[in-house]
Amino acid sequence: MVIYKNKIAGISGSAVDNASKGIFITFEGVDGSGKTTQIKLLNKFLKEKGFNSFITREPGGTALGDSIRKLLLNPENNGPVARAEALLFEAARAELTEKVIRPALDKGKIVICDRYFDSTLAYQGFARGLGIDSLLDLSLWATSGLVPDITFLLSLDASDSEKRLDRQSRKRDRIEHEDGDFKKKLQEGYNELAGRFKERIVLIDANKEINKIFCDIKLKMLELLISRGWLTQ
Ligand code: T5A
Repeated sequence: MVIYKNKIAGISGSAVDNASKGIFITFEGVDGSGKTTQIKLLNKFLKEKGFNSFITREPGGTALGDSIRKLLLNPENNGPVARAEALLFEAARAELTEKVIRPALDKGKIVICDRYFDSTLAYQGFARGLGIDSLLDLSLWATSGLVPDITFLLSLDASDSEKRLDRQSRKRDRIEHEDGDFKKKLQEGYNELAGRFKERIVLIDANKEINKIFCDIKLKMLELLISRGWLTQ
């Protein structure tokens, strides 16, 4: 597993197996940090440029993944123990990676995924206290080593996340009901990941206006497309 970690730290934004023709983009952040909003803007922008991109999400994106999502996020359900929770997220991820993400990348598509294994590292590894290293190993096993090319981490304080969740008309899911301590730990966990995987994770200030945030994301995305030879300067 040390090999995996060295590779992740060292290869600067490429999949560990690095065999695919496509580009794998993930979005991360605390609940309500604006991932969905930015993902839609990015997908529209990429399509307007003529790229074959699509959006998927975790947990979800497959029949099994959607069932696991319902099981894990339903506020009526009693929460599973932390290890069971982590394994269920990994099961949904294994299914999504093998059935949807890898085949699309192999066809040269751009896959934009709303959350991926950094969520497990921050939520279950850091905030639930299971440990980042063991869950990184498990995530790499579940995905056969598929690491995003780039991860946009939308950084938002726990108190601002709470305010946004309160303003939403929909009911909170089970994990969004967690207390303030859990949410503070989450942002700390994400900060640790941003420090550890500097080559892959782009930290974005999610407190700015929606369009300003998108400008930051677009700039990084253009850099990546140019560096891959998908666009010329
Ligand atoms: N989970 C997931 C784990 O614990 N482990 C795992 O391994 C995985 C994969 C998934 C839950 O499961 C957990 C994490 C989550 O708790 P989810 O559907 O991803 O659930 O949940 P959320 O992240 O909570 O998704 P949301 O849709 O609620 O949040 P988004 O997508 O981050 O934010 P968005 O774009 O919907 O915006 C939220 C609100 O803020 C406004 C929007 O209009 C909206 O009302 N907004 C802004 N307001 C002001 N300024 C801005 N810049 C704004 N941008 C958006």
